[in-house]
Amino acid sequence: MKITKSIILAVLVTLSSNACAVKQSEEASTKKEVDNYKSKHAALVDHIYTADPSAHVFNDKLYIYPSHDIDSGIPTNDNADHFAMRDYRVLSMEKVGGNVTEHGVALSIEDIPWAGRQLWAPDAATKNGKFYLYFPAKNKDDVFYLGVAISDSPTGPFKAQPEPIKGSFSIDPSVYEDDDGSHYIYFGGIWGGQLQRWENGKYTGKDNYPADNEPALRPRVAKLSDDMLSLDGDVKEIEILDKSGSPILHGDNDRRFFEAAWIHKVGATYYFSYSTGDTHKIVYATGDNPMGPFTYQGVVLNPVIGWTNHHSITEFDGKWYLFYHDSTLSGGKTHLRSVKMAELEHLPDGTIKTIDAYEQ
Ligand code: FUB
Repeated sequence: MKITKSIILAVLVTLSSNACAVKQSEEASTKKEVDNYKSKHAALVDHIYTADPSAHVFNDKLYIYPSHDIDSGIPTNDNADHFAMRDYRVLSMEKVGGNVTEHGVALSIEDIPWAGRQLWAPDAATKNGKFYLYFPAKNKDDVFYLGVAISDSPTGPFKAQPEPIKGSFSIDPSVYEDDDGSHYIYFGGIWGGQLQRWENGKYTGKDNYPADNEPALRPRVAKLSDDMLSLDGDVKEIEILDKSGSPILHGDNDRRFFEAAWIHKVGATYYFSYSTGDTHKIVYATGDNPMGPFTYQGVVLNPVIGWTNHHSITEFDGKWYLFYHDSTLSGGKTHLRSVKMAELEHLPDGTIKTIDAYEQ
């Protein structure tokens, strides 16, 4: 009995010291990575952690709708449970380089009747003097849907609709107003974003990915109804093609869609940009219709410190800007990110000049 107890004790001590060693070496390598790369851009705010910045100009002022990162203590896993955000805060600035105002809680999970957990990347839009905040959250059965909340002010507080948007699913809504005043909502994200669990508009509860040599899962788009609260017509799958006109394949991790869909338009060209997830890049594809198809072009933003990469692109005062996040401020903690901005250049041939966030 005595021997058994001391063997168990020895095994436990060895196991826990190994686990500790792994953790310490992971932390040391993250620290080294952060120290080795000097950020070119400062965090827009540093009193809270913010991520997934969706930027818009409303009434000549720049508004940023980010996720509000917190340290919930939930361990990191592939399901992304460690992103356990509970409210939204809006940022605004009058001019680039000027003061950034954080406007307090715009919407809290307690005030979203259908939501269970995880307020992920939001976006906003305006119509007829009202402002709409679109957001993903897991419902009480742990399935991601998109919600919408309304305010008279771009900074909230927003009042959530009692139910998710009918026909919506998955994560990362972004809303684009086209020149004719129509609004389109883009969404979807694989892995923790659950897109792979939806088939023909139904939640299967099972991860179902294509084979590596089959077309990748596609981001989704729908037109918003006149009331901005519901979808007008069917949800469509967005085709992303390579230059020979073939669909990007599931095994093409450097180019396939993962999450963070965004659209902007220059002249007659629609630029559809997104994150490649496990290859950590923001890439883009172009087309001549807001619903696609889009042809893959290249990289907007190289990988940043932290696992996720998520952005938006907006024109303000005659210049284009990329809004993105990284984890330098938290010393590399993936779930504690800070939003930043950088000028973005469209080159004369229509391509985007790749941005790298660090000096090396
Ligand atoms: O912030 C939570 C999730 O991480 C977002 O919804 C994804 O796009 C990724 O940035």
